[in-house]
This record gives sequence, structure tokens and C-alpha cells, in this order.
Amino acid sequence: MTTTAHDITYRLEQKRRVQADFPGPKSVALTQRRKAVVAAGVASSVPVFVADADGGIIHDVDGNSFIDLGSGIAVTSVGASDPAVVGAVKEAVEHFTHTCFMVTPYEGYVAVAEQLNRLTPGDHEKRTVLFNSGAEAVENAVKVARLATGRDAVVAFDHAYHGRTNLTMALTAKAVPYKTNFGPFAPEVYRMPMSYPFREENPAITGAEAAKRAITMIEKQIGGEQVAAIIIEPIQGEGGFIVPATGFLPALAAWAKDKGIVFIADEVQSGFCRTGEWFAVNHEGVIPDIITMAKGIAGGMPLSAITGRAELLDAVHPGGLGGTYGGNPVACAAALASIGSMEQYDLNARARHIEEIALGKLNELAAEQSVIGDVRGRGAMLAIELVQAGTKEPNPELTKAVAAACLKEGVIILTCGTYGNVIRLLPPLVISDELLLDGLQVLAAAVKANA
Ligand code: PLZ
Repeated sequence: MTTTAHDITYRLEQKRRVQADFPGPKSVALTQRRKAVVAAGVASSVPVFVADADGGIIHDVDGNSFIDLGSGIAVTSVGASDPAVVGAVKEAVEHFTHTCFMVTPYEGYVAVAEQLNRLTPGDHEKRTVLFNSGAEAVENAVKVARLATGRDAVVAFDHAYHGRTNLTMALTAKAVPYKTNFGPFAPEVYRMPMSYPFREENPAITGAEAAKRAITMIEKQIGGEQVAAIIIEPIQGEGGFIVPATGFLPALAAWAKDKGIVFIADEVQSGFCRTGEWFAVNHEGVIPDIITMAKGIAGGMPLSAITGRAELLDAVHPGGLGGTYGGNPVACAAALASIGSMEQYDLNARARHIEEIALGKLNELAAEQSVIGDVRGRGAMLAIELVQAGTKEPNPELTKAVAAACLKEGVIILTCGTYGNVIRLLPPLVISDELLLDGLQVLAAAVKANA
């Protein structure tokens, strides 16, 4: 039986409505205020200010409503105001907003660790640490791997995105806008070729062969015994929703195990039901040594985590890991409620249902529009890669035009990709079928009108 969103009740009407004067006067005024005080380096892709959000809908301050196909970059999987999360946050905040787990601990932190140890792949003994952002989780996964192995080198991949802090910028592949002029970068980071089926020179290359290509390069350029960690997004996010060829991840993980290298799966974007499994590595039965999590974990509250083998995490001396706010009690309450909603609504099944609906529509569109070079993704993490008609030449101009056309019609979609030519769909998993179909129809019309 397919789970539908029909048992989910929405507080806001689930309908898009954009007035002719979009962006409206209140948003325009707020944009002016913002320009005078907020640094220009923080950019927003949508020129309206939010008043309310629920289910698959975002309301702006001028009375427009938008279909949300971005979930605030894969965060609000349970919706932006899931009643269970809202209730848990209210309850928690009335008792204490903060004590610092490193000073006076509280149960919520332990309960989140129990849940993450249960939900992450593998039945080995695990330990968890909580932080605030995805980048912080990645930084700490690398710290642990280096300490536990006594090695320095870290391997990352082409098209990778791991964050904006110094170490995670070094791990991130794309220069503009993430790295240019922000150096010097953290040392001992090595970049290897990814498996990117659509852009392989030899389209017949298997996942195992693509892994061999990377492994040979690691052996030649670094030496397996020098490598502390391999970090990889099982489905790459910002880099373009790249799904590696089947067999790539298992082959890399097996080789890492053989060499005593810590295999880190960065599931910050792909985790928590997003791909129709709790974690994207589950699709191929890969068991990471450490997994990094954030985004979908806490229904929008800032929380991140690393969960990994007990012997790795417990190798770190007391005081070596932590941070003032890491595992904030309100965020922990939100995470517990959010995981509860994922289970209650079986959001893994919902993500697979979204895949069924959306992939069908996207494939139909691709069959008639030669500007769509590739359709890919899993669950509710889907994308189309736009090209110059009939070629593989990236088409970032069309990508921008399509996103802008969708927005004018009341649909928020995000773009990504090393070449800026990928439209990604990341709807809240609680979106109704009707709203999703409406959003997809707007997207299809926007591609047709601009191709
Ligand atoms: N790892 C796989 O996707 C965050 C950031 C967009 P933070 N991705 C969206 C932007 O322009 O900043 C991300 C990710 C993966 C790590 C991160 C970093 O997570 O919570 O943004 O630090």
C-alpha cells in the first residue's frame, strides 16, 4: 500500500497564488532594509520575505503563496511547522533553552544519540556526537578519523560539497562561489574523480571500474596507508544530484576497510527519508564507519550529528569533541519529534511515492525536450540536467530562466551543479500529491516555454 499525505492535516491552504505585482511592496521594502544591514555575501535566491510556511506551501509577507519544492535545501522534510515538532519545541523551551551538555547534561541529547545509533546503517556498537551545522559535523568526522588512524590525508571527490568553513571549503570542489579568494585552505585534502554516469567519457564504465580509477589514483598520489578518511556524499547534493554508478560506493567502502581508512558518508543532504531510505547508503547496503547528518534531522531546528563505530569515536580523549551549543535541548526535542513524524507518516514510503510521481513526469518531459540531458535521483531528491539541445554542453542560462519562470508562477525550485545547469527537486515529504503535480506541471511549462 502506498502512503498518501491524506492523513496529514495542514494549517495553511495548500494552494499557490502569486499576485501580479510580485515581489510585493512589503518584500521590496524589506529587501531595501536588508541591503543596508546584511552583508552582501549572503545571497537569497527568492526575492520575497516569508510570513508563514506549512506542508508544501510558503506564504510571503504580501499574501503570495508558493509551492515549496526546495524544503529550505532539504531541511523541512516533515514540513516547516510540523505540529509534533512545534509542540515539542514549545514544551522544551518552557523548561530550559540551554545549559550546555558539556556542563550540565540533559536526557534529550542521550535520546537523540539512541535514535541515531538505531537508525544509521550497521548493527555494530556506535557512538554519536551532536553539533549545530552540517559543516561542523563534517569537520568533526575528519577530526575523529585523523585521531583514530594517526594519519593525515583526506580524500574527497570531484563535484563534492561539504561546507563553507575552512576545512570543509577545502573538501568542497567548486571554486565559485564557495572558495574563490577565501584561501589558504586546509592541507592534506586530495580530490579524486567521481562516478558521474551522464558525463563519463566512456559511458559504459561500471561503478566498480570508476571506483578502481579513483583507488589507483589514491594509491599512486597518496598511498592507501597514508589516508585517514574518504569522505563522500552517496548522492552528491550541491554538485548536481549526481548518483554514482551502482557498485561505486560498495567498491570504495570495501577498499577503505581493507586499508584501515575511515569511510565517511556525508548524508547531510541525502539523509532522513529524503531518498526513500533513512540514509542514501542503504540503497546499496554500504555501512559507513562514520556518517554525518544535519538538515532533515530536526524539522528545521539547527542540529547536526556524527554517528560512527564506537572504537573510532571513543578513541577521542574527553574534552576533544564538543561545542557550546552542540545538541541544544530545544533542537534535540525537535529531532525526537521529527523522527517520530517520519516514522508515523512513513516518510520513506512517501519519498518513494514522490519519486514514482515525479520521475514519471520528468521522464515524459525529457522524452520531448532535447534540452534535458539527464533525469536522475532517488526518492524526493530528483533532478534534471539541462544542456544545449541534443548535446551534453551545460545550459546554465536556461536553468536560471526556468527557475525564474517557475517562481513567477508560484513554484520555488532550486538549482545546483558544478556547471549551474541542474534543477533539483527537494519537496517536503509531507507535500500532497495535488500540490506536487501542480508544481511539476509548472516546471514542465517553464522548460517548454524557455527551451
Ligand atoms: N554536506 C552534503 O549538502 C549543505 C548549503 C548551501 P551546513 N548544503 C547546502 C550553501 O550555499 O551554503 C551541506 C551539504 C552536504 C555539508 C553541508 C554543510 O551543511 O549546515 O550548511 O553547514
